Amino acid sequence: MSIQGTLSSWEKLLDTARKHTSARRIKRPGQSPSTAPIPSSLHKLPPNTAPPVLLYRDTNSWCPFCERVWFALEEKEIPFETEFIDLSNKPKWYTDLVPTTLVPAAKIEGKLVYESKDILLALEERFSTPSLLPENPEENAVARQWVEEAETNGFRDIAYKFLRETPTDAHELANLQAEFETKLDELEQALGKYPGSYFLSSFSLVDIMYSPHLDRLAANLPVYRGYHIKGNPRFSRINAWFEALNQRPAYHRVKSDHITNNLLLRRRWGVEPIGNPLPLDPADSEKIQFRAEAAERLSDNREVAIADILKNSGVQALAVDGNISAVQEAVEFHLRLLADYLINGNGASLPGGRTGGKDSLDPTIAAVGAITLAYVRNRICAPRDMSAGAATAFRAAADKVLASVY
Ligand SMILES: N[C@@H](CCC(=O)N[C@@H](CS)C(=O)NCC(=O)O)C(=O)O
Repeated sequence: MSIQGTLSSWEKLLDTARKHTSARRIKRPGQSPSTAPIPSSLHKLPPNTAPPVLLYRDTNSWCPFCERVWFALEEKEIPFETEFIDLSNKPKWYTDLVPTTLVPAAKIEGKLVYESKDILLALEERFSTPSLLPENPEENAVARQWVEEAETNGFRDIAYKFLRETPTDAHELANLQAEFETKLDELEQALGKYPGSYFLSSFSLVDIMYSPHLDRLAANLPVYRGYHIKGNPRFSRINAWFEALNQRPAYHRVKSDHITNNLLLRRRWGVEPIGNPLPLDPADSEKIQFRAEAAERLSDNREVAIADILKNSGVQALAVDGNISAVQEAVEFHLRLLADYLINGNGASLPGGRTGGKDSLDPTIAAVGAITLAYVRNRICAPRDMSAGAATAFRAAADKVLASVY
């Protein structure tokens, strides 16, 4: 098999992508995850100064409790460092350090705090501005109570029971749904207590407590239960609350995209899909900064991506006479095609003849391309690898390029 045709070089693609996005991550050679986000306030630290907060979180950035703490750190613009903990193989120093052995944990100026709620409250205590608790004493008391109750009011247990449990019959499923809806009704009512779209009269820790869970539920219930929170008129305040969150830059840094959530649920808990994923948001897919961020990530981290595809996608089975380097070349070519499409292909048709013209399309190269694109489409994980908006643009572009392979 051979590849003809010309495409921009990786260097050119990376250079162009970087002109259209300010998003950058640090590389972590040989480690997992292979890149990490740079906290938006790190630059505020004087040179050679250790950040005041060290956050211990999960390697895949799936943990909703870690997301809460990250969200608050970004909202409060606190410079911090991250230490990733592999939950499938927790290091002994970590289980010795943290009594619950769970993530998140944090060191705030050297002092260990664990349990997401307690970390959030400790951050408020130490870094009082901008405050994520209301000034008004009465509202402040309500906020603290709601933060406590978010952990103990049964919302999370009931929600995940509805999402993940295998009911014996339709009647049991209907009961789980009804129980869940009662809990959502309570949130809907709570959202009506103060003016504005948030739980209190301004954005607060209460919003942070609920957002990672409500996001995961809104993404997964349509797929695994055929149940919709988004667009459901019964929960108009919850929908307005999602809209309000969407206006916050910190939320965009920390949130996941719905496909990451869908894939995680199936892989981690083996839940069987019964409905369709929410459609990829066309607004995000077309935004130049998200397309550029996705192309930047792919171009900058291509070596890791290629090695991962060769090792784990099954593509090596297509090597003719053991010629892995030809497979590698075809993988690399299709990734470059994807990066090029992200940068140059918005609205335009895909470059024809990329393998030497339709008539001479080499089916083995096309097969390698199809596997490559399908694999990376589902392999990327937001916000571990890129922001949720960039992941959406990435998946939409992979679909588009895939559709042109044969
Ligand atoms: N109540 C804890 C829950 C934390 C939690 O459940 N973390 C999970 C990850 S999402 C964990 O560390 N799991 C590892 C384990 O169970 O060993 C909090 O709010 O921080």
